[in-house]
Amino acid sequence: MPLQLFLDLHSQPCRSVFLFAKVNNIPFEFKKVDLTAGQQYSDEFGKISIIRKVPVMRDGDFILTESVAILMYMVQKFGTPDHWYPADLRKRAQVNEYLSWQHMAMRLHASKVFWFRAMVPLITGAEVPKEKMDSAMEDLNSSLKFFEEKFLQDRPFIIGEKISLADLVAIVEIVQPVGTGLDVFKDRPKLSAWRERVKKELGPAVFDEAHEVIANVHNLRQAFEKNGMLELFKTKLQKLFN
Ligand SMILES: N[C@@H](CCC(=O)N[C@@H](CS)C(=O)NCC(=O)O)C(=O)O
Repeated sequence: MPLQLFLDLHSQPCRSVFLFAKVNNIPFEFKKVDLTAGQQYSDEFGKISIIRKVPVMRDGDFILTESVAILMYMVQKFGTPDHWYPADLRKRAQVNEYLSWQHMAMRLHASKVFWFRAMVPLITGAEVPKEKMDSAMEDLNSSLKFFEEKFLQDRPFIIGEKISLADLVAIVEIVQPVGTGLDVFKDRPKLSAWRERVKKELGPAVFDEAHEVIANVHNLRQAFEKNGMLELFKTKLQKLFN
């Protein structure tokens, strides 16, 4: 039985897992968990993960949550090319360094800007106050600056000449606010050139396939309305940002 990956491609960590499996020709069954329909709260999904977040991987009787753990599992199980998670002590440590940093920096800040620019207005019908938006943008810009100056420097990829899990996890997060009309690559030639290299390594067709739903984020309100999810999302917003 192939791996089962429980995914919704609106989610950045789901896209990293999806792209990694695709680019490494790892056979998997795509089990869609539609977050816009609240399928993560279903009884069926609850049996897969009580955390009720995607991605989740099932390999036979083994279930694994957390994108980074899933990526590392696939690296080991399928013996993917070394550059993804190098055996070299220092290069592996650099991948780990980025993966450890990004949760509370790039992921947090890019997601917040995405929610402020797209999800909050879609769900509440009101714009986020300028002060809050400016502060979120400041955090994102600072993470992008650290990314360029500390993690990328003048290298083609984070660990040097080759793409690794660090670039993969970075790109899916950095692209998230782009669907809201915010071109984070504008006036950032180093970041733009890196994005093109990452896209080329992953394959432009599969990269675009993975990011299609996020490019059409304006369609989400209709989906929430259709699925009766607006109230639930309002509660979620209050918990997230109040
Ligand atoms: N640290 C987790 C994050 C997983 C996560 O936050 N997933 C979100 C989508 S990006 C989710 O499933 N949210 C559903 C919910 O909170 O109800 C990972 O890297 O896998």
